[in-house]
Amino acid sequence: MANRNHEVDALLRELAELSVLSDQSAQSFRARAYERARHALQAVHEPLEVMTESQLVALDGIGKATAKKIREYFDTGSVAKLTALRERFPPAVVELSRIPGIGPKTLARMREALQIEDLDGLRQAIAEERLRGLEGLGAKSEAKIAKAIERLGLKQGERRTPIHRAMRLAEELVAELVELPEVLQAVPCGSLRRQAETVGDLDIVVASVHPEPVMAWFATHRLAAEVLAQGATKTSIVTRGGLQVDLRVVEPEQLGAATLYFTGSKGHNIRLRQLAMDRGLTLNEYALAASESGEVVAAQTESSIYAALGMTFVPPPMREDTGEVEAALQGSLPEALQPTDLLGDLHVHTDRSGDARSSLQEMVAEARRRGFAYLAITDHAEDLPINGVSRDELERQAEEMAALQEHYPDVQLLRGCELNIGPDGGLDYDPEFRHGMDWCIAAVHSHFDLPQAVQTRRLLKAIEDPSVKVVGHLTGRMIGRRPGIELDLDTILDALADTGVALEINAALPRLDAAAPVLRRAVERGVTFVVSTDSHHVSEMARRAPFGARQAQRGWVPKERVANTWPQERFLEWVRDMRR
Ligand code: DGT
Ligand code: CA
Ligand code: CA
Repeated sequence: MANRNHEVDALLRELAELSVLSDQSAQSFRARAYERARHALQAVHEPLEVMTESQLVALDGIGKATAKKIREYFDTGSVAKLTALRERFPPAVVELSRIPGIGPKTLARMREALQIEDLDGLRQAIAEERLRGLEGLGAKSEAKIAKAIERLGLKQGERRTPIHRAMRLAEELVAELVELPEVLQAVPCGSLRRQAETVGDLDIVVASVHPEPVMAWFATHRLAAEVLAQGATKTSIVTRGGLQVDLRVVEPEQLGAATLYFTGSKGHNIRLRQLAMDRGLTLNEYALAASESGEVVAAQTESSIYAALGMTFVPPPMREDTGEVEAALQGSLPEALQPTDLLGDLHVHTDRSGDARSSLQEMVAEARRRGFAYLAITDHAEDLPINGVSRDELERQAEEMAALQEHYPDVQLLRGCELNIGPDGGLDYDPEFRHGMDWCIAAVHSHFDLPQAVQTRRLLKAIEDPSVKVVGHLTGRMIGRRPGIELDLDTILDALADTGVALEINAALPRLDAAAPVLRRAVERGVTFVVSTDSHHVSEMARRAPFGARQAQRGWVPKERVANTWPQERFLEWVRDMRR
């Protein structure tokens, strides 16, 4: 059995988030204690369930209060403190707190003085210009919040969940499902499998010949706040966070037809059904079959269904009815990038960066374990507050890297860093020092609200700096939390194509930056890409690689155009010659 440590992680995360709200401070010492505990527990692999309170306290980073809550959770199934916090801060309020510009103090004032309890209330207050009357706020901050709501695409009633949150839940459910003896396979489908940025609900398809126990298990799942419907082969629940999960059980021989149908998109399905009809066939969630006789043509795998329709396989991230059906009929889809095509990672942090947790040696060892031919070490450069690394530290790191290189001759190590693009396009360190590095990423980490023309000039200036080899997470967005900077994309993409500077496909799920439509435009303009994980811990290198590959697929980026699929010699030559 998988252990339940991830439940504790979720518990502590929620306690931390709600403590910030109740203490009305982003620096809440309680929240920091919970976060410290989360970090500490990441290194613990034995089941916490069987540990006593004193054994828990003995772990580095776990205080007595936290240890008590962990025990309380396993002993009683809930934590009184958390239950109380949840009552004070219902999900609609927590959602407000995630809007940029609404800190915990502002949130408290909004609730107290203006009785704002949800997005609709906030919208109304903004429309009536009442927010600006609050202490600490003015017309400017009111406008900023209004813009953030608009740019995040938030809509009351249609609460979409950012992909990174939904993915955690999907992974957890699938891991538990496959442990059930009745379950042969469990596949997360829907928008999650297409790797959309946000999901409306989760659609999980299970292959089994015994649906009843699976349905019963799901309807009583600990994460179910409410059971919407329980049928013979379909059960829907809503989690406390407000995410609906539809679980469907199908016969193993129908799995391909079912996953194809429930992966969608709806537009893609409609096109496939039309193609089937043109051939005297019917396509539904059970099978592709002859219309007259009902004889099954294909059902068990998606590939067999695509083949029977005269198409090449369409990777799920491309199934959005944006030209993929025509291309698959002609056999002209770009060659899909697979995670195993990646021969190196070009954006990873070590514990020298204040926000990262693994050592240089651990990262290099992981690169070798994965069979990488190259690895760029890219800690935050010095201008980043708190997390940045000084020039002296980077010089020390270079020495350590030289020593490590001898022990890991197969993985070519590249000395790099993640430069911060200043408000006017300036970069960290001095030009010579930057130039001495093998692999400089330039990325935006601040000043997200400047006007488009200023942002565009800012990026152009960074791209023109001869030390820069790649632009990291182009817009700096955090899905569902922070809109990215506004750019004149055509100008930026042309500059990338002209200089040869690469565009990063950042595989971190909260980022997935650049976005798919931007990637498609960049492909047309001849830009070169790299897929990078932006790992801050060894475990993220393997976990995020598939997300990066899928983001490349979603942006129709051909494998050949991704530089870190190239063999070592070709790759290193490209890096060396880029700016000459
Ligand atoms: P979401 O949940 O809003 O993020 O987006 P999806 O794509 O996951 O949509 P959802 O959950 O409503 O349905 C899952 C899949 O089921 C969808 O992608 C395609 C299929 N589907 C749902 N309704 C229809 C329909 O009316 N016609 C067809 N052809 N397919 C449908
Ligand atoms: Ca869905
Ligand atoms: Ca659904």
